[in-house]
Amino acid sequence: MDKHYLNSLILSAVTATVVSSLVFFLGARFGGFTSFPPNNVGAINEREMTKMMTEMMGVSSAERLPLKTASERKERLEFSVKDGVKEFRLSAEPIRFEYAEGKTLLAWGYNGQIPGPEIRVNEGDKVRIIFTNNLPKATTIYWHGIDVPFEQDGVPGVTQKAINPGEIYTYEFIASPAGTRFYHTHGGVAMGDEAEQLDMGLSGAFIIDSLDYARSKPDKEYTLILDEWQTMPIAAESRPLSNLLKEASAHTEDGEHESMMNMSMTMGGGHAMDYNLFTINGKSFPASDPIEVKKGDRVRLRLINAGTSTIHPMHLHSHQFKIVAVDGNPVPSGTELIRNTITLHPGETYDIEFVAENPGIWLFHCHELHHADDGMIVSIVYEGFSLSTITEPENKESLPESEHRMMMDQ
Ligand SMILES: [Cu+2]
Repeated sequence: MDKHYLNSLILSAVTATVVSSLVFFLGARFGGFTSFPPNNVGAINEREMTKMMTEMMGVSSAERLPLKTASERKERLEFSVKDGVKEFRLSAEPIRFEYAEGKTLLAWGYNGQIPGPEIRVNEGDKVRIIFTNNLPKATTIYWHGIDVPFEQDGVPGVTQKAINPGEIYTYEFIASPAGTRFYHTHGGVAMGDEAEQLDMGLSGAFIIDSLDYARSKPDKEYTLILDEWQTMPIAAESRPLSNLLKEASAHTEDGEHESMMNMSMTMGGGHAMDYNLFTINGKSFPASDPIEVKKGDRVRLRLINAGTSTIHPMHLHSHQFKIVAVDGNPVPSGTELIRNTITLHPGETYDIEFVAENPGIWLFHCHELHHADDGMIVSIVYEGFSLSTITEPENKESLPESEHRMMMDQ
């Protein structure tokens, strides 16, 4: 039994005890799609809960939020060119999104998705981003790793006034330097809510291609955004606390995740840093999108740790990779380290490349294994392979009698 999970389960059960009547109310009120920052759990009643939903999500009940599934997610943001400037439109809004089949989170997403769509331009491009704040709180956008004029740096109270709900703000800069960059909220007040806003999901990749990128382009390229979440189990329907606790103990005994996790919702934030769900591009394994390769491909993975607090040692099975860029900046050819694990601190990006020369199905996962157990895994699937091709263990009864006896004697 995963100790970390058990701990969070016990925490959940204790929390459930504290808010027993609340859970009952919430079940009736929100029909299971509800959540709140756990720090405040002990202190709130139904009216405060509704107030908090309204403050954080802009609606009194989660069902009023659009449900966004992964299939609706657009990988890249389209642009139009006006007077030689690449013009993008971004917005931020509260959503429910599906991180695994039938499992949803309450979050804030850029253009209604987690992570936000990738912005992709060439080095030296003039870029304009017209941003609309559809959140119930003020916010700004920061261009992480891009060297912009200070007025475009997106720090509320320092380089600009925060963008209030309903307001539009235009950022404009020249895309430089080339590399794997990203964009994320810098909060909406001068100090104090950047982590909370980032925990709600406000980040996306910003890739700047160098002018000679076409020459060095790998055969396959994937951007993987690592993120962390805190989920809270809440009654799925109007049901008394005793049932909830019964499900919790059933979980403890047989290790069955589903009953509790199906009810889990988060309102991001919480800011307690007790993360219990880890996603890659907004998905939790086995729902995460596989990396598809074919033998001989040179594959680049652009890794971005968009979380606020957690370190991820990402490990690749049965392949060695080169670290070709650090924080987006290229590592000079011939000096790249060759590794099979790379650790990303919050805010770091690494580009790694491997040659697909070992056909099969492999994992690329966080080696803080609680994070892997809680979703931070993607599979790497070679052309011609699928889960139906894997080998099944033999039943020991099928061994010849003599070998079977030898095994028993040992
Ligand atoms: Cu991790």
